Amino acid sequence: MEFETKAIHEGQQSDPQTGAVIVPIYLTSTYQQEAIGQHKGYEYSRTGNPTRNALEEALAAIESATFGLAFASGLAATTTVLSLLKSGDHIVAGDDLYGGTYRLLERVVKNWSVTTTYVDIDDINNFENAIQSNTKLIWIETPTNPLLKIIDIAALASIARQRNIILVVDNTFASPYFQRPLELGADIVVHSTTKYLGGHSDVIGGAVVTSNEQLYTELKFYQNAIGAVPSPFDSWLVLRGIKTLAVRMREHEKNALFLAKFLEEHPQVEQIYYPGLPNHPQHQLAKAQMSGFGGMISLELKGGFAEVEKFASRLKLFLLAESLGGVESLLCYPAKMTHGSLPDAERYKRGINDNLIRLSVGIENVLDLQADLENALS
Ligand code: P1T
Repeated sequence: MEFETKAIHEGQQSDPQTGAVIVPIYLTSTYQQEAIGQHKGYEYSRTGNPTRNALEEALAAIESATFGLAFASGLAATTTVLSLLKSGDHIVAGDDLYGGTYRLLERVVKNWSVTTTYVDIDDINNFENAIQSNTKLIWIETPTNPLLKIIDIAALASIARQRNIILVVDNTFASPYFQRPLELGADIVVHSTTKYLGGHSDVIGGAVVTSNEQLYTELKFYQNAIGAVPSPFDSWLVLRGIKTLAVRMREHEKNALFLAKFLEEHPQVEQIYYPGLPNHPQHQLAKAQMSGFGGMISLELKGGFAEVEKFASRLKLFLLAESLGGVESLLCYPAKMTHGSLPDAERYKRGINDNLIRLSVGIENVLDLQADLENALS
């Protein structure tokens, strides 16, 4: 079955009782048992809920995974994956990643005596060199948030596999429509479903998928034991979003590529980051491991914070807001928003400068978006 078909049908059979074509929202916390220990597969909705189950099957199907798990947020999914680690374990992480993931690693997971080394992802050898005898997990995003760098998933998977280290890829920016890390050898894929999977900026959610049964069994245990699960209604919203993921992603990409080319030529723009542009340092790699470049663009404006402020205040269609992946275009200022939790020195070291802007390109008419940018830039 092809991607678009899976997204609409997998886990989403018509309701056997009524014929309803859409999976119902099972707003129930618990399930009547026929006798002690005898039930229809559901006992309590933290453990399992039919609407969430449908979402979990769909998530697995579109990521080419055997197993899917849904969570209350991307960070809930991340926390549950990191619960696989024990005191004394070590993580190697790419140094360009969502600020909230960094905050979780440094201010929560560190308290469990699990430490993280961050490596410059421009050279894959840095990952290998940072591995210690207690390294249990490698964590990457690709494309990264916010600088849209690309990491060779297959090469990293081979490094991890040789040493029995779990490779986790946060696939939020690409979405499974453009990139499926499990097919390239990753062990676990994580998503903030708040973004492209939900697609309409109306729900917070997360996902974890894997094809490794042992990892799944552990993660399923932690999903229930920790309890950071999505409500049936939130599960339903993400499931609805997934149905149109393919068509939305094609439009996001088409608009982003057009605007990236426009911005690249603009005299007010100092630097542009978009993996779909031939001069992006990892353009060839992006082309090889992704089937499209996505809808996120980052850019540095000529000038500093004052110019950024002026630019942001003049935009009418690009809304100044955290998050990404919705149908509407958003502008984020990483230094003060998504990556505000990074100490300044860490932020500068990672190249998140005071003139950096991140755009989540929506699916409005691209000429309106271009006019909005042109007006604010001039
Ligand atoms: O916000 P939440 O659903 O908990 O997801 C966290 C998360 C995880 N991974 C990546 C790559 C992310 O970008 C995020 C959340 N990011 C934003 C809110 C943002 O604007 O970048």
